[in-house]
Amino acid sequence: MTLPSTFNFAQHLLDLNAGRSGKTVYIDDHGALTYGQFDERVRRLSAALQALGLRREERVLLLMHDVNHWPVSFLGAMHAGVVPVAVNTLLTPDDYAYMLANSRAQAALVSGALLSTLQAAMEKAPNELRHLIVSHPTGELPAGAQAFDALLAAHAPAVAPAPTSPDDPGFWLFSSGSTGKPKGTVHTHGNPYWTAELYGKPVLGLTEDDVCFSAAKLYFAYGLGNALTFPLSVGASVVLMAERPTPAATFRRWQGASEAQAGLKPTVFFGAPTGFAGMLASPDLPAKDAVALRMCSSAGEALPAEIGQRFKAHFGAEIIDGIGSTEMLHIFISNRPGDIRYGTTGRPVEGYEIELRDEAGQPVPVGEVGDLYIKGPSSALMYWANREKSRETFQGGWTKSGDKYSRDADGYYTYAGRSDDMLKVSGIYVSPFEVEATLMQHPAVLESAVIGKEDDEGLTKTKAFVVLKPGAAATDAELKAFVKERLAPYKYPRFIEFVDELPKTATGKIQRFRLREREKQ
Ligand code: 3SK
Repeated sequence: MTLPSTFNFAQHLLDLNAGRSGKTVYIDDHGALTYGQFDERVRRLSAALQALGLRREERVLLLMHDVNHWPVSFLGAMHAGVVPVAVNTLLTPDDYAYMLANSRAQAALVSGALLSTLQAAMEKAPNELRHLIVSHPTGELPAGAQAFDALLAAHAPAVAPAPTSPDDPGFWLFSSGSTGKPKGTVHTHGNPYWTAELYGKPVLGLTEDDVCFSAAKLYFAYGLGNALTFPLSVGASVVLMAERPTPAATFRRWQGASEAQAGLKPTVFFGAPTGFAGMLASPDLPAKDAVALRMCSSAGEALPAEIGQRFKAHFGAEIIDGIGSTEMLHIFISNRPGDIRYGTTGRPVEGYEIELRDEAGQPVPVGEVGDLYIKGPSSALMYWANREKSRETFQGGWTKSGDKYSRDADGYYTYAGRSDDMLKVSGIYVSPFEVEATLMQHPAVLESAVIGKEDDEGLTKTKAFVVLKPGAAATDAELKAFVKERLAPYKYPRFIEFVDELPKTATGKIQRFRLREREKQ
């Protein structure tokens, strides 16, 4: 399969859905949008950006909550050949100041509720912003800013898209490492097409009858596929949620209870392990018959087997666990509906090659842990203006993920932790994830994080930080014995500390490095 030499991803999605003009594409807390209205708005925004003087390949910052304006902005910019830089809405003015400078964004599409944060960022460092376009303003607009809806109303829809090529820069996402500044990850117009063709359609089997709902926000690579690329590639509908994905907020949408949903219930939910664990522990977990879920997807970190099994037992719906990355844009190893090995991440997605390499760069034998490398057509072009990190990550056709994995004789891959989180105890690798997953099988444990801690002799031992379920109790000795019974004895945590919560990234990934820092103090 190859793409034509002229390919604009936004126009590609509009063309695919040209026959669905009366069908709902997006529902947010403000209302619903049909495919026909969506098509028109994308093209109006494309025309508006061009009229504002934005030129092909210039960047626009997209700092917006998950509302219908987000996909209109993203695709409207791409339609014009302008490059949206989609950013996390939970960051600080310092972060946005860096992103503005790094991307040299010429305009910003921003939620009214986030405008003051962006303005604070603009005061912190020189930037090149010439236009502020405000979605759902919360008050009077500052001089020079324009309301999103008014801007659209003032421009007739663009007739034709920018004649981009599949390899032209399409959009950026920021990839956050455990250290250093976030890296502007440059994706092409062709990359999202490949994630839909290789994963969204064949692995998840999404169809136009599906209603997709993602707890992961659109500015994450995972959320972008879940709530834009995949559903629009098959003509499905999407429920968007601006608020935090708490169990209560999620359950409301599952039950079609937000006003704009008018009873429309999601059939496919995209979440992360921490979210699934929290929901299963909630006293408000809806009954199976109250929801219409046929399948769930999980990514972000490996899904403990126990969570998948409990979810299936309650809802009858499988959780399809997979791993992707911002750099590869979406999932490249995954379980399959009807072919799940809980506790593993599944098998490579067809169209991607996977290698596990040792420290010398040689393939590791079956059963041994190695560094994960991926080759496939959705790999980012580079990290913007960061040759050193680009070279470390994008090696020829291969992308280094920074994760450790093992593969069994049947070809199933099992997560063994981040490269920088792995522990060597008595000279043997211990995966913090394996110990955490085992602790989470204990009925009193909600979640845990395991790090290395030096003992009195300066030798690395494992330490577990444990969050108990509300009202549950467990002792240090009981949990140690529980792990010893289930894993090789050297793996049990020598130290256990009970805590109220674990430090996490905005995506819900546990920040073990923060716990390590705390231990050193
Ligand atoms: O965290 C993941 O596994 C993931 C999945 C899809 C896209 C992006 C990411 C980081």
